[in-house]
Amino acid sequence: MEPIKVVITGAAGQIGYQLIYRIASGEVFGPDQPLILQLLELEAAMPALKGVVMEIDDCASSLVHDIVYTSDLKEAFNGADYAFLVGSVPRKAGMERADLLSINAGVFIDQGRAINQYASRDVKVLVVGNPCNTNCLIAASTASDLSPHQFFAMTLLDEYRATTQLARKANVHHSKIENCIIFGNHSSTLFPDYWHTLVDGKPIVDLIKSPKWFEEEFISTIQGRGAAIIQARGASSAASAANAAVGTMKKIVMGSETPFSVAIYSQGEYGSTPGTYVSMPCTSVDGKVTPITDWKHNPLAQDRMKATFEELEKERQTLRALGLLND
Ligand code: NAX
Repeated sequence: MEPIKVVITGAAGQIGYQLIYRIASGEVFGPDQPLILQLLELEAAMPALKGVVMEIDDCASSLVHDIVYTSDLKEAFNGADYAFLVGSVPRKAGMERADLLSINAGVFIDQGRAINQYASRDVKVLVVGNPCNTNCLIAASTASDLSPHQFFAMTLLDEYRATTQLARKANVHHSKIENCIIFGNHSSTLFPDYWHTLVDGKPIVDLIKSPKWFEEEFISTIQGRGAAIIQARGASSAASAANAAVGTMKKIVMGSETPFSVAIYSQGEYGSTPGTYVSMPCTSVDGKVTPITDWKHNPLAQDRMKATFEELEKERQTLRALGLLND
């Protein structure tokens, strides 16, 4: 089997450190699929990345055929079959959201351009670095020779967070929970759609008869989970984020007949704004990710969805106003 080229940006960061070894173990692309790892970092982080590469070497992984590590975009994205865009500039104290969007726009414009020029024409790109939905929009809109449907932003971590909270409340193992899908943005407006969630095939709202708990506790717990982890750990989610990145790419590549959460290029599904990257229920067959478009929502859920869809559109407008969007 020919090796595939897998890019990981921000490879010396905390998510990269978890993600690379799981990819190298065959968990994402299969136990027989040889890999060439192409790791991108800022120049300043190259010494740390060198240490990461030494550790990959020391795993003596049978699947890893070569490792490229670089701060050069052309070298990193050259012939890439898959890319995990993890590295981005974090929000710092005093920074407005517009500042965050515009700083990261620069990063994702450059990466989108490099993907457009140097990656395989069939490349699939998963954006993890925040604000991930809008970073995904920027990269995809810059990579104008590729289809926007080759780009995805990660919301599976939010789904896993929600699934576990619902399982705990229902007093069942999380494997009994299905259809706990995230709608909208990976941000504090996200909507975890408990109305369609099933426990052992039955609606969870018929089992937990507490609208107040769902609306006042559950939703805000999921919306604020990232911040709660930062407060507890003193650093943002890393192992669980890498786990969700592994899970998302695996579902995209290997398929998933059961619905999962991922942000895709919207064509207006569920009232979202076409052309934004919106999380919704998707399935994946033969490498093609397809949204499920026929779930019905009551006015309470529709209000939540509207709020998160509007935030995504507002982020797009901010980029347009700054002249940073190629659309
Ligand atoms: P770290 O700060 O540990 O690592 C980021 C790495 O990216 C650093 O080593 C930095 O040098 C590198 N980097 C920055 N700009 C770069 C560029 N232009 N090219 C290449 N490398 C670059 O952050 P980490 O904890 O790994 O998180 C990475 C990103 O994931 C952050 O934006 C974070 O907010 C985001 N997350 C997204 C999640 C999601 O569910 N979508 C959840 C977890 C996480 O918060």
